[in-house]
Amino acid sequence: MPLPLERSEGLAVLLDGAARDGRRVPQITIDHAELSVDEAYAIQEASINRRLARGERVVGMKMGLTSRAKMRQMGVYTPIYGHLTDAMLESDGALIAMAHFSQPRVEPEIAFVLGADLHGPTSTAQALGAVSGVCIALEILDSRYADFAFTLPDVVADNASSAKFILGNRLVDANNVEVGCLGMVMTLAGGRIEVGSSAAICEHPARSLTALANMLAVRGKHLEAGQIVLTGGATAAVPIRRGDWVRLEVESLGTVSFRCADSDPETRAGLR
Ligand code: OOG
Ligand code: MG
Repeated sequence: MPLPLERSEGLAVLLDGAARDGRRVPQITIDHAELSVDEAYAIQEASINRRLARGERVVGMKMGLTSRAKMRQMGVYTPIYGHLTDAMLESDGALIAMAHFSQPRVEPEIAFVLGADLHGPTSTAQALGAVSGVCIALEILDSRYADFAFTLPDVVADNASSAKFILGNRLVDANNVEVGCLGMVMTLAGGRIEVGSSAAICEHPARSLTALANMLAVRGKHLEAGQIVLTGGATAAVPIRRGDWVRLEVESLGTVSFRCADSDPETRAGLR
């Protein structure tokens, strides 16, 4: 039975509040075992509407669970999408406060910037035609469910675990690089390293973009010129903590990095 509208609004309030406060909540499918993926996307949209009401702006979309490495790590084998807002965007080299996260992880991604609207159903060639450039990105995830333990509807409702993303500064013409076959190396403090290839992302990141346009079309939605699309982590995500640094280098696309603040200035100042 579909969830009554008030109930999906209530779950959106719960997940949005947890994301704001860096809190964890029980998986929503524990109490709502019947929750469908469609209803989960309705909850996601209601939670994004709450962000918009606070003045945030949608700047793009993300795909998730598009590589074998990510699917295996999360135990969920269906690609999903989520929304990206301006408040989630950080610039290359940023020092990022950790206070609002509860269990952050980072993963290496390839991003597209769209130069034209993209409506599904679409082919991969058409999707690539709407791309104005490709750049690299790091995504910080922070599931609102303890230990990132979730089912497909749980993670969809939770806006695909999104927290922050950091874009590289170089936007490259997609015709000038082999987007589907780029080596990717993510290095973290303490000698931790993840090595992958853009080929791990749906066999080609443009196929992830295509899948996104087609999933949106099913819901009567489309991508718009100027939007950023994260195509999904190419490797497993890695936990990060205060004081860490993270750097991603991708063949032909350059580097992007950020640092995790080792203390929270607001807390030090007694403001929280
Ligand atoms: C879900 C989000 C997945 C990706 O790139 O695969 C995602 C999660 O892993 O918590 O963003
Ligand atoms: Mg991701």
